[in-house]
Order: sequence, then structure tokens, then C-alpha cells
Amino acid sequence: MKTRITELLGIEYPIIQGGMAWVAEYHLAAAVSNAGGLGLIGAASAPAEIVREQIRKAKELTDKPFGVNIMLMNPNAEDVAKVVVEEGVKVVTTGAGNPAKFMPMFKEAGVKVIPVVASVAMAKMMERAGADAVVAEGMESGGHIGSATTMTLVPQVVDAVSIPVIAAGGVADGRGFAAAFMLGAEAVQMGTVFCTASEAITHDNYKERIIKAKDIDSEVTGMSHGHPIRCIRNNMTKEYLRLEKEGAPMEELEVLTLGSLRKAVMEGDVVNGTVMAGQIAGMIKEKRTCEEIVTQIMEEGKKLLKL
Ligand code: TUI
Repeated sequence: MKTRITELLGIEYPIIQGGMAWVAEYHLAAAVSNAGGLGLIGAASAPAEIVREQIRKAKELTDKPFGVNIMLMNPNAEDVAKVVVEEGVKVVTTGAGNPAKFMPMFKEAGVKVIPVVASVAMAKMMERAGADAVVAEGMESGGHIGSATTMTLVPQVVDAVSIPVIAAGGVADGRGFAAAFMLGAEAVQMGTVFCTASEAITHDNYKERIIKAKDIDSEVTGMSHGHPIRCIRNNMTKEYLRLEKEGAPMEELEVLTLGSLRKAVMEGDVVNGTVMAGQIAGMIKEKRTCEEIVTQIMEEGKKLLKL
């Protein structure tokens, strides 16, 4: 299935794996790329040298293209960007900010840049800055989110820019894939379903919590201070939302979330940790390999799109 995104990235299927903090390390990225999609190493808050190691390890596991996601709130983002160029990575996605200042360096090195955006204004700004494509991410997604839904954001971004658009937020099967294409997207990005993949190093408790989740099991914390984060309801979110309602200061709220994603993903504490996941978690019923996830979505998606 050819689209401008498969051509741009040199991949077989228009499926991209999100750059989820702690989850998207080299095993997952290589497995998604080997399955024909685009795997991503999520640099999140990691120091640049750790990202370099991750890139080198991914290269040992796959000879297919893979990328790095740079989380722009990371104070090390600039060093990570330099490592990406030095290691010859050909695709970068960015999240949680504006990557314009890195654009000249990436362009010069021939790195394809795909910013994740949550609004039409940001999508247009990124196109002007030289982005090769954008990921339009709806608020159904897990983690740091904007306020528009995938259903409303994707067609508006498609109308506003000429570069190809990748849809994210609420996609985890062939129906979501086909729906995204009907909205004008030329690929999808998925995070939550890949958190449960057999190859993901995510703690089993985290995978099981996603598999057990129902449709309305997520909450959005941090809305009051402009950093909304979608995660599955648990002791942490209950306490956080209670304090937030009382108008607790940011420092008090931060105590609850400091290291809490690591605690859930790596140690399996899904009660007091942060279990970032999208609203589509309710639809995910089993662990599968990346190969199974990708091929099932492609088969179902192509049938629905009558390709
Ligand atoms: O970045 C994400 N999702 C994330 S990042 C993340 S790491 C984290 N961990 C703990 C606490 C806080 C964050 C977890 N999930 N998605 C991509 C995304 N980018 N969603 C929304 C945006 C975005 C927001 C504002 C993109 C651009 C933007 O522009 C602001 C500006 O600078 O103009």
C-alpha cells in the first residue's frame, strides 16, 4: 500500500509506532520496523548518550528504516538532536513543543522531520518551517495531549497543509486505520497497542492494565496548569485530581508524578504509578507480536478501504 508517507520513509506499510517514554526503546522500534512499519526510539528524558546506545542497538536488530522521537520538553533535546544526526538516523518525530530551531540542522543532514501537532496553527507553522509531514494527534491519545479530537483535527489539518498527514489518537485496528484514511490521512501512528506488544519491555502489569481497561477508564491530569496528561485511572490519578480540584500548588502535584511513569512501566506499579494510555485501551484484548499487530491492521484496513 503506497502513500506519500511510505515513499518518504521507505517503508512497506503506512504504520508508525509512537515514541512513548520508557516503552519505545530499541527492541520495540526494531520489531515494528522489521514488521514493515516505522519503529521509533522515544528519547523522552534520556541523556543523549543513552539515545546513541539505543540507536546502535536498534541497528543490530534491523536493517530497515527506524526513527527517533525527540520530546522537546527534555532539557537535553539539543544534544539528542545532534546524536541523531551523528548516528545517521533518517527520520525524526518531535513532541510536546516546537522543533523549528532544529530544522536547519536536520535539513542539512537530510533527516526527515515529522513534528507531532495538536492544532491546525501548529501544523501550518511546521509546514512553513520545512517539515516533511506532520502527525495530527487527537486528545484520545495517551500521555501529553491537546484539546481537539482525532475526528475533528485530522481533516482540518489535511485541508490546511500540503505535506502528508499522519493520524494519531484512537487508532488500534483496521477500522481506525481505514477511518483515518477516510479523513485524509496517509498513515497512522499508534502508541497504546504497541505498549502491549510482546516485544515491548513494558512491565507485564502495565500491559495487563491496558488489556483490562474499559472504554472510560482514563483520566486527564494536569489540565489546570496547562500540561494535560491522559492516563488510566488509579490511586495516583484520584489523588492528583483531588489535589488539583483543591487548587494545590504545582510543586505538591509534581511530588505525585516524579518518576511515576518509570514506576509503572519498569516496576509494574500500576496502582501508584502513571499508566499513560489512550482511550482505545478498552478495545485491546490481548498481547500480540508487532508482526501480528501490523499485518492484522493492514489486512482489515485494506479490506475496508476496498484496496
Ligand atoms: O508528546 C506527546 N506525548 C507525550 S510526551 C510525554 S513525556 C512526559 N512525561 C511526563 C510528563 C509530561 C510529559 C508523554 N506523552 N505527544 C505529542 C504532542 N505534542 N501532543 C501535543 C503536542 C504539542 C503540544 C504543544 C505539540 C506542540 C505544541 O506546541 C507548543 C508550542 O511550543 O507552541
